[in-house]
Amino acid sequence: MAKQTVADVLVETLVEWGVDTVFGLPGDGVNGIIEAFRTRQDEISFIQVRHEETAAFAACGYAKYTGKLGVCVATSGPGAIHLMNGLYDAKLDGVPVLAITGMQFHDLISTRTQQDVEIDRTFADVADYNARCMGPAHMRNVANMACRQALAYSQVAHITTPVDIQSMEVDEDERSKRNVAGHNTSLLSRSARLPDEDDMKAAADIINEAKKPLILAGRGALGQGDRLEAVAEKIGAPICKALLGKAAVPDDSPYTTGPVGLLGTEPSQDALEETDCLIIVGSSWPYIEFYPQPGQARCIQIDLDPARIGLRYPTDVGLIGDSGGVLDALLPLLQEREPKPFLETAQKSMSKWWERMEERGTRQDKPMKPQVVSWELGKRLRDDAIVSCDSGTIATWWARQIYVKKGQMHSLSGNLATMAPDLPYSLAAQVHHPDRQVIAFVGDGGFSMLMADFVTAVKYKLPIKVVIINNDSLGMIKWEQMVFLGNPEFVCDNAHIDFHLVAEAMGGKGFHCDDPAKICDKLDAFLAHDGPAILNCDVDTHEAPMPPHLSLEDARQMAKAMAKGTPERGKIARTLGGNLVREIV
Ligand SMILES: Cc1ncc(C[n+]2csc(CCOP(=O)(O)OP(=O)(O)O)c2C)c(N)n1
Ligand SMILES: [Mg+2]
Repeated sequence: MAKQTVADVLVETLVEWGVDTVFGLPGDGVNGIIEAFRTRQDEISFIQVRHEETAAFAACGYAKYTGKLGVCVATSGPGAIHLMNGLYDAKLDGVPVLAITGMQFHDLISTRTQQDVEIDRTFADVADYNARCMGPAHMRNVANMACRQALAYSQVAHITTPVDIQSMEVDEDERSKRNVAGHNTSLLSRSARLPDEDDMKAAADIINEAKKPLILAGRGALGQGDRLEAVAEKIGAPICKALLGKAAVPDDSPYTTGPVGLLGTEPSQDALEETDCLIIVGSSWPYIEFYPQPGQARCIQIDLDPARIGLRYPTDVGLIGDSGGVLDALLPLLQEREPKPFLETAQKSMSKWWERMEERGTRQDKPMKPQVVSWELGKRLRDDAIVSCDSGTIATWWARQIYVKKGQMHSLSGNLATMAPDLPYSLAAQVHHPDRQVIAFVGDGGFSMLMADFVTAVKYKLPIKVVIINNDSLGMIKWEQMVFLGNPEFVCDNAHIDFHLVAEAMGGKGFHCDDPAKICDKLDAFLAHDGPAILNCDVDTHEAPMPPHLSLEDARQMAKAMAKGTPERGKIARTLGGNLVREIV
């Protein structure tokens, strides 16, 4: 029987750690590893993508949507370098991803040979565990370490192996004397992790004394909706949500005020400005300027990671542990509050907010408004939908108008806020959940970056649905240039792409809509299609994502940008002015 190679040991270790899918693209720097995947294709699927950045984003999305280890594979030099952005996405959002790369022949490294990039040095910052496999007996140890560390700490791990070493046969005799065979194990152990009892009591006292408690739910609160609502009900607290916590409670929950921040709702912003007790559950939402003013509120923060306590807001008590267990333990210590004026005020303004969202979402103007697409899409999504969004104004339409239903999953690149992950996330979601509805909601700029990988959905028969909000613009940046700096927009207009034709060229189904009167029928046909499809929606390029509260400074900068010669300023002014008049009058 053929002896095992180093690459066999690597792939065998992945299987032991429960990895069933990897995303990657072969190359001569990983051919030995690819052979080990070929011989184990019954145990582990290799999804071949068209760009390694897709592989890394897909690994990140896989980890986000499954809780399992996401794995990506790339060749030496350029292939590995292409992984970088997706790996930082995983690092910054704290999800477990393992990158597997190759290097040149071990005796040519650092000799200016072709593709001579020492990838372990390149990845020194992004990978928390980062190993260069030095020989056959080394692989079992490092592969085990990489999987364990990535999963245990939700980190990025990386193993690179010179190409000749990948195919070397493993011979037990090659072990060093101190490397005892069979000394390690593929076992991940978890702890229930509950905070100190005194801390729990101190936290409960602060909450019980508060008049206007507010819960901020992040990604660490996902799956804890019932517990969040139980706490919110007892103490009369609204629940606002960071983008990564969008699915923590459904939007029909009577407690939620929806998203926070620039893309958020007015009721969330009002609650943040008025609260006297902020309860942060599993969030390190980075926009400090939208938190209560330091000193305004006392703060309880629940997080798995002690290093995040007090990161964004001065925390009075940190409760370290799984959010579910901590909320369960906290609930009996909290006093029932009646009446609940802070919550009731938020509920009243929330029903007005939804009226405003419906008004924006049902306008019949042409060019079609982007909010019309997100509103009608949200209404039609199934309870099992997995929705991935992208960076841009697109995230505003998703955050506000796509109404989360119980059972759905939603994500995007939260802390890296990179463009382009939503197609790869969707591929990963559909690979793992073949029967769920999988939606990518993306702008023309973000989609065009990695659009070649729509063909990956066609190749693997993944019936993902891609909704493109096509405003022929890097819209978010155009508004930022004007509103933040008071400068005219520059280099933000995109050449038009008929993405529905791109879908057809790749063997998928293309749908197109530019008419609000037809969007409902188009969406119905698109969502009912049984294969991968793109719905290309041509929308008004001048529709701005309005902040929850428009400040005088925003208006002043906008006027300055217009005066300095923003292209199409007449149309922009009419669109903005029309929106303001409609909503104020
Ligand atoms: C990789 C990357 N490059 C650039 C940016 C800066 N950026 C953020 S949003 C955005 C525009 C996105 O355009 P599009 O996808 O068309 O969405 P829109 O804003 O038009 O809705 C840009 C360039 C980024 N976040 N990530
Ligand atoms: Mg755009």
